[in-house]
Amino acid sequence: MRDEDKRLAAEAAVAEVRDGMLVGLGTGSTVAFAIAALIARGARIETVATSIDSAAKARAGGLVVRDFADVARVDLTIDGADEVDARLFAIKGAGGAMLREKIVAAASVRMVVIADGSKRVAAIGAAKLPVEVLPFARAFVADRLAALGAAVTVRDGVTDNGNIVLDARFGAIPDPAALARAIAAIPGALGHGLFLSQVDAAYIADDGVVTRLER
Ligand code: ABF
Repeated sequence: MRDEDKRLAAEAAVAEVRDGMLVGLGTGSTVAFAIAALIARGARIETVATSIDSAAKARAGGLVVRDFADVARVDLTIDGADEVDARLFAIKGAGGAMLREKIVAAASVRMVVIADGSKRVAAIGAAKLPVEVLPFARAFVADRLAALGAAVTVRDGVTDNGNIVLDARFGAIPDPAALARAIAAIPGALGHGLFLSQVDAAYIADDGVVTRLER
């Protein structure tokens, strides 16, 4: 049922796409359904992708994927999340793409999250908070995250940008804005998965029922 919910949420967001748009493609299994829906519709759009994986999925289906380095403005971005709450605060990055995702989201006129019901929470904070870190700064940033109260683990592998990901488990995040500021202030922390202002709307599908949250 979860995949069916992912597909329903994805198709609800894809319904917002108009021919001629430049569409931002997020990353993850829910977004894979949105890419499939765009391909199936034969949408006359161009896209930018937030990961090598999403770019490959889109191109495989014949979608035009532009180099985001040439782009300053995106019409609509569709992306997944690990947690999303009624404030439209989200934790993202389980897929390790949150640095590019946040840049593309910030460049987007409208950014929509798609998720199955398991991602909806009363308040974000239980999920691990991924932080993209310059490898040179691994131990230093891990130490600073621990000082902020996190249990920190180093994720295997590197991101599309060649950096590493530290997963910071805070257990609860009573003041997400303050935490976002504190992490952004750590030299070597290049990005994190707290999305507090970027999400304009969310389509959440639960047992076949799609709910739309609007900022
Ligand atoms: C990406 O997709 C990440 O930001 C987020 O963590 C992940 C969610 O993946 P899935 O849709 O597979 O649950 O956007």
